[in-house]
This record gives sequence, structure tokens and C-alpha cells, in this order.
Amino acid sequence: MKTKITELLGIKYPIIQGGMAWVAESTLAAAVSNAGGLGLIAGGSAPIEYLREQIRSCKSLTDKPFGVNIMLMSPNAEELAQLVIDEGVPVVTTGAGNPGKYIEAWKAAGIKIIPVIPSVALAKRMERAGADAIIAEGTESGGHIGEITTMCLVPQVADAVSVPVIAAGGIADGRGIAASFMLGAEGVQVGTRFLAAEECQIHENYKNLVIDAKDTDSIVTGRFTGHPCRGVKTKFAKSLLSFEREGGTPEEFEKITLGSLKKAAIDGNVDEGSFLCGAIAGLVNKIQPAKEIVEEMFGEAEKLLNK
Ligand code: TUI
Repeated sequence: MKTKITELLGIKYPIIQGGMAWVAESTLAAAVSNAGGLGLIAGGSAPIEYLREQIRSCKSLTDKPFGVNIMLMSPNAEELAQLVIDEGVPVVTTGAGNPGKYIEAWKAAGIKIIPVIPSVALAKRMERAGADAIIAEGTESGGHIGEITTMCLVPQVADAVSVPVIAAGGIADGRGIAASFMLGAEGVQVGTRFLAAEECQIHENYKNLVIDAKDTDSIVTGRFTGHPCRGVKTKFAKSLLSFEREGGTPEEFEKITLGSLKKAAIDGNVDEGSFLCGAIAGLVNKIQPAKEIVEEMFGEAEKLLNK
């Protein structure tokens, strides 16, 4: 399936794995890249030396292109922006901010730059700043989200920019891919379905929560902090919502949730972890190798698009 995204990135299928903090490490990234998509390593909150190892490990596991996601709110964003240059990473996606100040150096290093954005205004700003493509991320996504749905955001972003658009949020099967193309996207970013990839190293409690989730089992917490976050509706997540309703402060909220992504992904701590996932978790029902996920999704999409 050839699109501007497969051409831009030199990959077989126009699919990017989400840059999920504490989840997206080299084993998963390499498996997705080996399957013909673009795997990502998340550069969220980990120490820089760990990320250097992850990048090198990914290179040892695949000779295909892969990328690093830089969460711009994280304290190590500046260092990581340099690390991707030093380590010759071919693609960078960014989230949770404006990567403008890094773009010149990344361009000079030949890195393809793909910011994740939740609105048309930000998409236009990123295109002007030199982005090679844009990921339009709807509110159905897991993690830190904007307000606009994928269905509304993708066609508006596709109309507003001339670089290729990648749809994200609520895509977990071939129907989601076909629908994204109908909305004007030339690729998709998928996170939640890859949580259930065999090669995904998260704790089995996390995988089970995702596999068992039904349609109404994701909720958004932390709206009042300015950083709303979608994840599995566990007792802990519900307690965060009550905390917010009962007048807790954003500062106290940050304290309670500090380290909760790690507690979920690494420790499988159901009482204190934030198990981020998208609203499409209800569609994810089994653990499969990444290659099977990618091939199944595109097999379905091609059938639908050829109808
Ligand atoms: O970044 C994400 N998803 C994430 S990041 C994350 S870790 C986290 N840590 C602490 C608090 C919250 C989350 C978990 N999930 N997605 C991409 C994304 N980017 N969503 C929204 C944005 C965004 C927001 C504002 C992009 C640009 C932006 O620009 C603001 C400006 O004015 O420049």
C-alpha cells in the first residue's frame, strides 16, 4: 500500500506505532518496523543513557527505519533532541508542545519531523515551522489528549496543510485505516492495539486490563490540570475523578499521579498506576505478534478500500 507516508519514511505499510511513554521500547519498536510499519521508542521520562541504549538496541534488532517520540513537556526533551541527532535516528515525532526550536538542527541532520497535534491551528504552525508530515490526534487517543474527535480533526487538518496527514485516535483495525483514508489521511498512528502485541514488554496486568476493556472502560482524568489524560477506568482512575470533583488542587493531583505511568507499565500496580489506553480498547481482544497485527489491519483495509 503506497502513500506519501510510505514514500517519505521508506516503509511498507503507512502505520506508525504510538510513542507511548514507559511502553514503547526497542523490542516493540523493532517488531513494528520489521513488520513494515514505523516503530517508535518513547523518549518520555527515562534517563538519557537508557534512551541511548534503547536506540542502539533497536538498531541491532532491525535494519528498517524507526523513530523516537519526544514528549516536549518532559525534563529531558532538550538532551533527547540532541541524542537523536548524535545517534542518527531517521524519524522524530513530537508531542505535548511545539518542537519549533529544534527543527533547524533536525533538518540539518536529515531527520524526518512529524509533530503530533490536536488542532488545526497547531497543524498549520508546525507546517510553517518545517514539519515533513503531521499526526492529527483525536481525543479518542490514549494519554495526553486534545478535545476534537478524530472524525472531525483529520479532514480539517487535511484541508489546512499540504504536507501528508497521519490519523491517530480510535484506530485499531482495518475499518479504522480505511475510514482514516476517506477522511484525507495518508497513514495512521496506532497505540492501543500494540499494547496487546506479543513483543510489547508491559506488565501482564496492563495487557489484561486492555484486553478485558469494553467500549465504556476508558476515562479522561486531569482535565482541571490542563493535561487531560485517557486511560483504563480502574478504581484508581475513578478516585482521581472524585478527587477532582471534590475540590482537590492540581498540585496535589500531580503529586498523586507522579510516577503512575511507570507503576502501570513496569510494576502492573493496579492500585496506583495509570494504565493509559485509547477509547478503542474495547476492540482489542487478543495478544498477537506485531507482524500479525499490521498484516491483519492492512488486509482488512485493502479489502474495504477495493470494494
Ligand atoms: O503527548 C501525547 N500523549 C501523551 S504524553 C504522555 S506523558 C504525560 N505526562 C504528564 C502529563 C500528561 C502526559 C502521555 N500521553 N500526545 C500528543 C499530543 N500533543 N497531544 C496533545 C498534544 C499537544 C498539545 C499542545 C501538541 C502541541 C501542543 O502545543 C501547545 C503549544 O501552544 O505549543
